[in-house]
Amino acid sequence: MVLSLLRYGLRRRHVPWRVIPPTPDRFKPSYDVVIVGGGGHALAAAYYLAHRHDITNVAVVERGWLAGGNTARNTAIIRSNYLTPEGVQFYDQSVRLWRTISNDLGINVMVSERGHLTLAHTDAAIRTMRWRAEVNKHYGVASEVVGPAEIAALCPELNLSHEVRYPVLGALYHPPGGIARHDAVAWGYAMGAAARGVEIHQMTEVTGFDIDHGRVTGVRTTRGTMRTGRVLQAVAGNSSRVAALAGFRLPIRTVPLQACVSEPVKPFLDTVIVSGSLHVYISQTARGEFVMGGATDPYALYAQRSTLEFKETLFSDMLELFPQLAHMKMLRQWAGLADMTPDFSPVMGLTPVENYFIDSGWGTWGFKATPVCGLTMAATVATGKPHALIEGFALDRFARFDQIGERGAASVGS
Ligand code: PYC
Repeated sequence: MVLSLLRYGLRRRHVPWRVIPPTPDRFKPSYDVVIVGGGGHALAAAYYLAHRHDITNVAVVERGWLAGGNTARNTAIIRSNYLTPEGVQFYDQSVRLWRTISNDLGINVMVSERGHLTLAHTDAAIRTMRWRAEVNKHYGVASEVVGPAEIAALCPELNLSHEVRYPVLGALYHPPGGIARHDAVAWGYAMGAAARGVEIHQMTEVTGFDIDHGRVTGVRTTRGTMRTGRVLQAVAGNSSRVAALAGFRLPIRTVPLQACVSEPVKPFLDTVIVSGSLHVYISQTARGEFVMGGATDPYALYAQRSTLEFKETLFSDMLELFPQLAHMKMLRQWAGLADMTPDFSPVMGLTPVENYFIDSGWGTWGFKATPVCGLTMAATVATGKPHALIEGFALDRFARFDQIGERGAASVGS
């Protein structure tokens, strides 16, 4: 990547920016796979279907524009320091894919593996972090509990004073944690999929499904019906609504998750800082902006509006950690829609409708999983069997009382 960037920079003539192909005027007579949703997960699945499984007669249908939903409405954090064996192994595979993604897709996704600190302000939090660190280490994921002296060395700007409501007692340090550029990953997957023949239909809303004897045969849209043998639903924030069109229910409650970004200031923060107790996560981009988020809104809602209450709460908490940011100005604020599951783990794999596959339940943890979701869902759709890494995330785990409790590893209070 470094060499190709250098070569590009030194060129006298620059190749024009490759854009995503325009939406085709008509549908083909039929598709092998229709992917509902045009965000990062959907586009990654389209890419891996074409790239790894040679399935290229694929259409992606998106009711708005590409990557305009939760892919554009997150805080771009990557990590794999989860609590359960299923979660750790799954997100670890994602971290591995993030490492090579820029080279694989030929676009600079600006992955910055800079270290991630989850702060503990209580003895109970320290205990959960020890637990997480042990599970992480067991599966080969770098993670350890550190004390205030190590935290000060890793992040000298962090306020470690005891003259605050919640003094920092320790932290879970996770060196592979970092950030990436959220829109570039979606463009990269979209371009890679389109180059292999995948059709991308924007401004095309799904209105229903044709189901014959329990098996999906078509996708009805505002531009007509698409015939298909297989459907993958990957519509973060709208999972229950789309599943209802296919005739089944999901154990999901949808709540807004707000975040914001500051004006650019001189770079000083080169780790990701998270405090579950204070409901703050914060990182600084290469441009110098602070990207920050807090807890989910405390009510179910499908609106993506911003509130004053969020800003007031987030800033009062954030200023305990970084009082020196008191005069920084905010540039933008936004909300995504978090599909929360009872156990804080995703719902992936088969559904009650034959050949209808699902990638959902991405709550507040979806962005970092983009590459591994694409990879595992593509394999699941291609073979008809859940990929080994997602077997535990099956929808029927709730009926089997076999949940995968990841609440203790969520960065976000809810
Ligand atoms: O799970 O790392 C996370 C996260 C960060 C912001 C929201 N969720």
